[in-house]
Amino acid sequence: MNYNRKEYSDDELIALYKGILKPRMIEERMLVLLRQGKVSKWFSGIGQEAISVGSVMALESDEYILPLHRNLGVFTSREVPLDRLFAQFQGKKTGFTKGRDRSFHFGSNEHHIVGMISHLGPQLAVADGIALADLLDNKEKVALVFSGDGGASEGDFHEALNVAAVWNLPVIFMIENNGYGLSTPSNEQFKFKHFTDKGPAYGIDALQIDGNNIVEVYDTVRQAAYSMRKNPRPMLIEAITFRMRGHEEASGTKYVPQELFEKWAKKDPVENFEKYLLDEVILTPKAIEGIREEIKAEIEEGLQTAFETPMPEVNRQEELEDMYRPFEQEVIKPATDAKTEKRYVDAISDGLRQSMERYPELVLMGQDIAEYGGVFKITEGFVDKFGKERVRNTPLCESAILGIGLGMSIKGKKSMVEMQFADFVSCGFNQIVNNLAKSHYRWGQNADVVVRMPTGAGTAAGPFHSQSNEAWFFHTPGLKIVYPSSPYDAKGLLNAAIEDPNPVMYFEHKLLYRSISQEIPDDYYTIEIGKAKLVTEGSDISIITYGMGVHWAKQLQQEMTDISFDILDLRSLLPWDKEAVRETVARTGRVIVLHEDTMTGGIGGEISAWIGENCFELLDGPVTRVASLDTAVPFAPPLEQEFLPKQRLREKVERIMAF
Ligand SMILES: Cc1ncc(C[n+]2csc(CCOP(=O)(O)OP(=O)(O)O)c2C)c(N)n1
Repeated sequence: MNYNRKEYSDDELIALYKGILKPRMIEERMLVLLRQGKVSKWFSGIGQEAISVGSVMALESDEYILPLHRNLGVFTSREVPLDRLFAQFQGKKTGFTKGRDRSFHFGSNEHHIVGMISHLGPQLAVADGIALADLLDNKEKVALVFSGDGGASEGDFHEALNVAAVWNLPVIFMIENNGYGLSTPSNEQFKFKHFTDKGPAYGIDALQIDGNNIVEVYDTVRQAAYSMRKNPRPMLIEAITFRMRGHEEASGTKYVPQELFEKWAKKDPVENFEKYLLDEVILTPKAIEGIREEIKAEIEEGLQTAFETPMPEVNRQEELEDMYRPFEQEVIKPATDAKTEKRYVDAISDGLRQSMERYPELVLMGQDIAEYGGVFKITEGFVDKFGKERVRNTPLCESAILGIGLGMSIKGKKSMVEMQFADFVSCGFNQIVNNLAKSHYRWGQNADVVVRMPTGAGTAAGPFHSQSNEAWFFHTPGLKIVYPSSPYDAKGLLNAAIEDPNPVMYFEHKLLYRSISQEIPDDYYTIEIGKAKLVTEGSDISIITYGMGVHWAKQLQQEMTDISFDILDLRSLLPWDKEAVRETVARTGRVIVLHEDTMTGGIGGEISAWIGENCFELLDGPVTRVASLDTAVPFAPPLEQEFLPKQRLREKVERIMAF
């Protein structure tokens, strides 16, 4: 192997050697432990260490690096203490996830590392977010994120590269091309020849390097990072390498031709570099022995501490609480009595504008939200007031933008991501339910992101511009969900959602935008998340609802004046106000849970079940759900009216009143 040491000193080369030797020695030890049944699962990086180690050592220590499952060398080179690392592998509480996630699925802000979620590709956009935050703060930093050749087939790869290119984000996309994705060889994974062909297609400079040559990796990343700090832009580096063991240790290597192992064994990144240092007399055999002894002692000590640490004791309360970043909401009252009549849409805009003034770290992202003002004109005029850096038009990349929200949060920023229509959130679903929602529970990193969701039917917009999809998220611990039904709540809940450091899904009904208005405070204020509002107090029947359901219930109340309605607007769906639900059930004993979402698996099912379990003695009749038909949302107005639950509400009320 040809090592071009350029101007690098002996000490730098020795540091690289120590760096690359450590993960190799840990891996060799892990293989023994695996055979002894002391470690359960292991993704080996043997043969690929030069990429992890060379990359980390080329960066500044406070520059973020985002590794995947084969990058042990990232953790060791960032000097993560081995006892904690091994404790992490064993599910011990002294690891980085309190035993909640395995292997390399963790981050450590102390070490400027963000670990992966299993889905691989989502990691790439998080790097974009970190780089964007640094860019906005003029920090002159780069972020480096890894992808395998297999993971690069995911749509997330395309989105992350595209956004990084359009926004000139200083991200190094390091593609470890080892020829296989699990058992699938490259020719069954993609058709192009080299990843370097992909860079220019996105407008990104791309380089190919020998991933087994640590000096080449180190030198290339150093130069790239140096140039990118001064002239921010992304870069793609394709590191050609080979995986010397199976995908993970239990899965074997039968599908890999033997001659490939023989060919790549000659290119071993550790042995070749060691030989070079010996040949050049930069190190002596004795010195190498000394280095090995030192690393061995460190490994054994770390292992001993980790093995001696007991498995975590279970504390149910702690498990539940850690799903969220602790946050004591302080409800803020408006500073004066000044009020103005505002439509629902203006109330949202007002809240967003005041939150932008209050939080300089808040960044808005969404399609067409800049000069155009968003398709519903909620951010009209925002660019003039706050500038394009904070009011960002995004490419059509929902997944990447949500991942960027998490990356920004890691850097202490807040973001609001506008879905053009709630329906399109399906393209970013994975980032929300697996990355944003679980991040705090897994490694203590909150995702300070609000996702605005223009939702709902009644506008004859068909199956893909009308859905109520709050239930998709209701089932995901780690998220909060709010859903205002009035201008007053729309502003107060949006401000509260932005204040909250957790990921909040904010549903806003499109049909309400311009159809209702109300006098609301001019000043900034918030509403308590998790608190329902009693719309009218009554004694005959409770209607527990939210969003458009509140208006349907109020209308029916006006029509059925002989019945005393108790209408409860939940306002927050996650968490929802169990106390208020119990109180309404106690007042009437007859309950309808009403929502615009379809019946099966809707939120009404959960609330009904809870009432059945916890308020049985208060009931005079069956808890009844009224919801949309279990179909897609149809386009033609007569079909849509039949789909929606409004016209079935009266009949249900009459039925329940008969009990
Ligand atoms: C979305 C998703 N699909 C499938 C998997 C299962 N899986 C884990 S790693 C892997 C192969 C990844 O190959 P590559 O990106 O080339 O990385 P390598 O393992 O070769 O380092 C697969 C299919 C997954 N983790 N996530």
